[in-house]
Amino acid sequence: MRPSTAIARCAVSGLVLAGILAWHSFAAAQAPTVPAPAAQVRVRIHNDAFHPATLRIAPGTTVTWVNQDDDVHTVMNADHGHLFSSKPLNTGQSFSHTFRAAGIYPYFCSVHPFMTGAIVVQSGA
Ligand SMILES: [Cu+2]
Repeated sequence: MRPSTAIARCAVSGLVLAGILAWHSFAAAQAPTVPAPAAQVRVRIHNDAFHPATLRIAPGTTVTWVNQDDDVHTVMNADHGHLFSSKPLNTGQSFSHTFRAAGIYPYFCSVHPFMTGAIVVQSGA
């Protein structure tokens, strides 16, 4: 390799590096200083079933179950030491829980144990 070629290559990679550094500082300057509000997702309770039965969310998302049946229903976590558990929900009543840790959270209705659902909490969901 001739010395002039080596110098040229060095100059090109230097330019690329400068470009990457400039882009990073630009991206950092554009990043919002206030975190976006946490997402909220709704699960309908209808016809003795949870809709959707399986819900994928990102950590920090609040899930609100809304009873749209004439029957009384509950929302009870099946494990994790019953991490969340609603009181009996009459028609139109709702229950919310914010999921912070990744994991799979199966739940059921304690009045009708055949009613089951799961919240899947994973980054990027
Ligand atoms: Cu029920």
